[in-house]
Amino acid sequence: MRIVLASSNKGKIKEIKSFLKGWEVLSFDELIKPFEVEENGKSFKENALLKARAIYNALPKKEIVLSDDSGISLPILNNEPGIYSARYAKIGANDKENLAKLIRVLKEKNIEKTPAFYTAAIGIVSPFGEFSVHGWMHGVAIDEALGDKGFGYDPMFIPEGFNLTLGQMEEDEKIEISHRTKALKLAKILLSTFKGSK
Ligand code: ITT
Repeated sequence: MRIVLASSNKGKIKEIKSFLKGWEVLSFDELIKPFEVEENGKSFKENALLKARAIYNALPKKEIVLSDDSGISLPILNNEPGIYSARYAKIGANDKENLAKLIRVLKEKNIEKTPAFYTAAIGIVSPFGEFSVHGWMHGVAIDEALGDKGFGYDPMFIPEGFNLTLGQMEEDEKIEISHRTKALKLAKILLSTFKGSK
């Protein structure tokens, strides 16, 4: 039983593959020509299911498709960038531009440090039905980028109970505590129920 990832984000793919060690996991662009899915949902869950459904329908045969829609939210900014995390600086922005924009917004408001959280919604579209699960990681966002590990907003995010940013922490330390891992732990329980089914 293999799992097809409906993602083009290398950072996510790396983390999901390392978490689902022991499962056959491949990304959709190893099977079909990559294409963009319009993420016009109003929540992480809606966008995750939109992505998984689009890839499920595009694959030559019906198989288990897993997507991730995620982002960082700062309560002081009314939970922005939230579902717009990937296009915070502009449509088509890269990780560096989005990170720089959030740092700039904090600096403009003279905020050195403020509570923040990551959300991950995992969508699963499969011959067994459609499902979604969530995970969260709380911490603080700071007005500078420290370290070059992880991806996205990791260099400006210090998880609760730590003194370093995710950009300064090893990948396996992040995987132990991340929003994505928390959601994937639930997804794994669900995926196990598919085993042995036809
Ligand atoms: P796919 O839709 O192809 O999976 P994407 O990058 O467009 O890739 P999203 O729409 O879910 O994915 O946007 C998520 C953004 O949120 C991503 O670009 C990162 O900037 C940020 N993000 C999500 N999880 C993160 C993490 O674990 N660490 C750092 N940044 C993260």
